[in-house]
Amino acid sequence: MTAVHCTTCPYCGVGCGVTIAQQNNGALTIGGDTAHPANQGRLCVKGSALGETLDLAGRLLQPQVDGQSATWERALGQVAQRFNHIIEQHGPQAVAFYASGQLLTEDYYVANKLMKGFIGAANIDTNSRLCMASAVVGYKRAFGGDAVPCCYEDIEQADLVILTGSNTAWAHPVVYQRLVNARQQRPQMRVVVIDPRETATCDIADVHLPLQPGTDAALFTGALCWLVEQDGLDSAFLQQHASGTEATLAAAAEWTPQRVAEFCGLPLRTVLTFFQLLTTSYNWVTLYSMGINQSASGADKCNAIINLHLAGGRIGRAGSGPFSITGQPNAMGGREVGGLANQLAAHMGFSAEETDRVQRFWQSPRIARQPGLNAVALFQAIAAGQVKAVWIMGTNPAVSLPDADAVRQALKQCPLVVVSDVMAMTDTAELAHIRLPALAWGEKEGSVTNSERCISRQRAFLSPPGQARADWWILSQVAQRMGYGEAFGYQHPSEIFSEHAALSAFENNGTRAFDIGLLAGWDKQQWLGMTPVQWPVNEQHPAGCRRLFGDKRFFHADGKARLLPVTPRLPQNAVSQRYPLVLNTGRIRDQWHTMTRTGKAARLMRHLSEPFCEIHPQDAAELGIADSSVVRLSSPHGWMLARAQCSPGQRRGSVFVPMHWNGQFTGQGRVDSLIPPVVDADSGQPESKHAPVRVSPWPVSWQAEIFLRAEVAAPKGIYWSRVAQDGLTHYIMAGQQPVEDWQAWLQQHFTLAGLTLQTAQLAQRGLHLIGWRQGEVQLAFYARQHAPALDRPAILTAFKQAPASGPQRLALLAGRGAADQPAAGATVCSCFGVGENRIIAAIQSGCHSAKALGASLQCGTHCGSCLPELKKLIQQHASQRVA
Ligand SMILES: Nc1nc2c(c(=O)[nH]1)N[C@H]1C(S)=C(S)[C@@H](COP(=O)(O)OP(=O)(O)OC[C@H]3O[C@@H](n4cnc5c(=O)[nH]c(N)nc54)[C@H](O)[C@@H]3O)O[C@H]1N2
Ligand SMILES: Nc1nc2c(c(=O)[nH]1)N[C@H]1C(S)=C(S)[C@@H](COP(=O)(O)OP(=O)(O)OC[C@H]3O[C@@H](n4cnc5c(=O)[nH]c(N)nc54)[C@H](O)[C@@H]3O)O[C@H]1N2
Ligand code: SF4
Ligand SMILES: [Mo]
Repeated sequence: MTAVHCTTCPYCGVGCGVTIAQQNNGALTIGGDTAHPANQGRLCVKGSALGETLDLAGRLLQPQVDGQSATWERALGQVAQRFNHIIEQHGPQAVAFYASGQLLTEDYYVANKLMKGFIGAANIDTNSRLCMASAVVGYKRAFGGDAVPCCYEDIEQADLVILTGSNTAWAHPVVYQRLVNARQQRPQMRVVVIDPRETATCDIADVHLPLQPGTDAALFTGALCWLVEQDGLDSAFLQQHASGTEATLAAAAEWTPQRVAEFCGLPLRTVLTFFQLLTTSYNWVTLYSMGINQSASGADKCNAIINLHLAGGRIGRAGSGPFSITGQPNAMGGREVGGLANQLAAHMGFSAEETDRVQRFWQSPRIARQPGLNAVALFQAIAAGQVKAVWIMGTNPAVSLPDADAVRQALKQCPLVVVSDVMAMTDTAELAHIRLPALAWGEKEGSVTNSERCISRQRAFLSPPGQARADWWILSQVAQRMGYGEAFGYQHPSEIFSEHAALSAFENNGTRAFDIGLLAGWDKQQWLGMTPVQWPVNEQHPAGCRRLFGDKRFFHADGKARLLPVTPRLPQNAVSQRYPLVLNTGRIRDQWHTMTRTGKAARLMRHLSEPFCEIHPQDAAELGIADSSVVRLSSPHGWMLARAQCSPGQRRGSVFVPMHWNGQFTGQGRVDSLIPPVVDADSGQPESKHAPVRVSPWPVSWQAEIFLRAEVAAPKGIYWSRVAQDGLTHYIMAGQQPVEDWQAWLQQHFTLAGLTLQTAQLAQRGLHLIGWRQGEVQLAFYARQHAPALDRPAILTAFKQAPASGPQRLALLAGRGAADQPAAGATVCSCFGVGENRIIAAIQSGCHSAKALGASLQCGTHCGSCLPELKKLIQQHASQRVA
């Protein structure tokens, strides 16, 4: 018997439907849900590897109070008592919640209701502040409501797809795959990618605009100016359905293509090619993400994009619209419940009318009447001692907030830090007084909303481990113990959903975009059986609504959309002589944020296994930095170490560092410790893509790798990176201090007790060492002056099956596979574990298309995430045939 569960992927905002087939023996098979509108059966590499992240290693399974295990009764009582105490002493503004777009809507709703309606302050903010805040401001200013007009089909139906500030191929892979397929079927479609660096997404670009970082507002304002010049305005639409046109066009008038080219650091002809595509294409979709939002002028950039769509009438019809793609699985759900400190609830703000309405609905003793502190200000208020208690749920701010060292310091001195997390040890949980074990994906029940407003269910298919509980339950229990029992007596998440749906419709009368009133009457069974539906779901749209604004009615009081004059500004964090390079940060294909889940899956770590700093080869040469060497990056706020990756696709003057690595996976590699806490004045979103830094070589006297069966912490004072391996500890290391005696060093940091040693002494103090016990390899260590070139898969195999023959043992000692097996090289296709060297060999022996490679090696045939890299390898190696 096989039971099949339909749920939603817990990673990105694409919100793919996932099926879990569960055999009687418990074995799980993960697949894409063919019935889900977001992915229609597809999954990317992270979604496909979900099954490998479900083990309980590292999970927090028991509440802890002041470092001691505690019962739930005690932990909940302590949270309530300590919060109440601080509120009594210092008032409600002295406490705060910091939540996450990875909470489910039901969790989020309860957190928001407790803080804003019952504690009576609006100090609840979320990691969406770092992610979506600018997009929300952009939509609200333009449409009078936080309403994403588009759906994924629009991308497929567009004639021109503009991807700006989005590495779609890596961050939203299934949307990217849909685009790739659509383009194959409609070859006339054009794709423009706007990104300072050449990314995997550029693979599909007809035009790539590697603009100077932070200059998108000028580009889009220039495009508006071009539209005016070319008679491309939709005058009828502007006259009847929009306001602000005149002032906006006046502000755009000076942005000629020449001026744009200069400001954006682009060749004029590239700018013109883009602009001409606007006038020759009937439908456009602009998909934008963190390269737009994470900026001190992010909200204005969003409006510059929306202005262009309104002016050209490219909105409210199939194939057209400004589409902000969300990052987290429930970033949109957080926006719906009001999880940002400057929203009250259900798309309502803090006017007297709205606060009164929400208070009546909640029947609450009090209500927050003013916006609360946004994320960056909140942690600064903690540092200043104004906020004395914070409850952090589903996010890891000691890693992900700007000025992360200061955040860590603020938490260290905060009188009360409560953390709800699924993992026992994160950089943030380390600093908590009270730790509450939350249910993880697969164990918890609730709903999420994706980028195209589609609400779907996350369903449980695993039993709750240990003492872990659902976030909504934890919050409700604390609320009850704080004295708010009646309003938080929920027995099941369906009751919360139904209340949330009722609030969305409460005295709405068409004034608020978010309205799912028709779902308010749902009972538990209906909620359990929910199929994906796109909001609004009301009398007008009983089956949901794919696309908004088809009727050209917007949510401002006059029913019109608003164009907003934009003055393009350069980033606030400017480079200087001391900090001459721009640090750009973002995502890699196979990791999710602070790696608490993806960092567990060995195959997801083979693609890129160390924190790296991508740098243009000429910049590297000028700074004396060799490819693959360790570099030190520093800013006035902090410093980090990473591996240099020279790449001609990187813009000169900029470097790129992934946001993922943190104290659990590397020694000194939290990139956010370098980012200044500078935010957009309108949205409060930090400028995470533009920090002035200095990069310099970090000279090392040795580099090493160790694989061992025991779980041992890495030595301090060196560069190290932990690589996930099934059942093994694996560190890549480098150090500045020469080591005279490797065996003594190993004994001190990793212990060699009880091992039979096989060693090879190498030149310049290098050493290879294999530690054996009872015929099994226990430890393999390789140290050299330069990074040892190892065949890692072969070494890992030796731990599973000890090499039996003399030559095999020698090969292991040398860090190589058996003589007849070529080294695999870095993994390119994570789904089938296909390494670069095998791919290059196949290309050289005649596989000159991704299809041919797939047929020969299977690479790229499952999730397709590696196709851009395969094509790049083909380009590089197709001409170098081996005889
Ligand atoms: N694999 C993976 N996927 C993810 C996530 C993950 O952690 N891992 N996280 C999810 C989340 S929460 C989010 S928010 C999304 C983010 O998804 P994306 O926004 O696509 O991802 P990023 O890599 O943060 O940034 C996108 C691009 O912005 C570019 N950029 C930097 N400065 C500028 C600029 O001035 N102008 C322009 N036009 N571009 C610029 C960067 O070079 C980068 O390539 O991804 C989601 N998906
Ligand atoms: N420099 C730089 N910094 C950035 C960004 C960037 O591009 N550059 N991007 C920003 C963006 S867009 C985002 S979204 C943030 C993301 O940053 P974070 O939100 O800090 O990252 P995560 O690792 O996703 O943290 C989620 C935490 O919740 C836990 N968790 C998982 N499931 C559950 C659950 O069901 N319940 C509870 N209670 N906990 C759970 C996980 O173990 C993990 O510790 O980072 C931001 N920071
Ligand atoms: S694209 Fe990948 S990570 Fe995003 S929801 Fe789909 S399967 Fe999950
Ligand atoms: Mo995000």
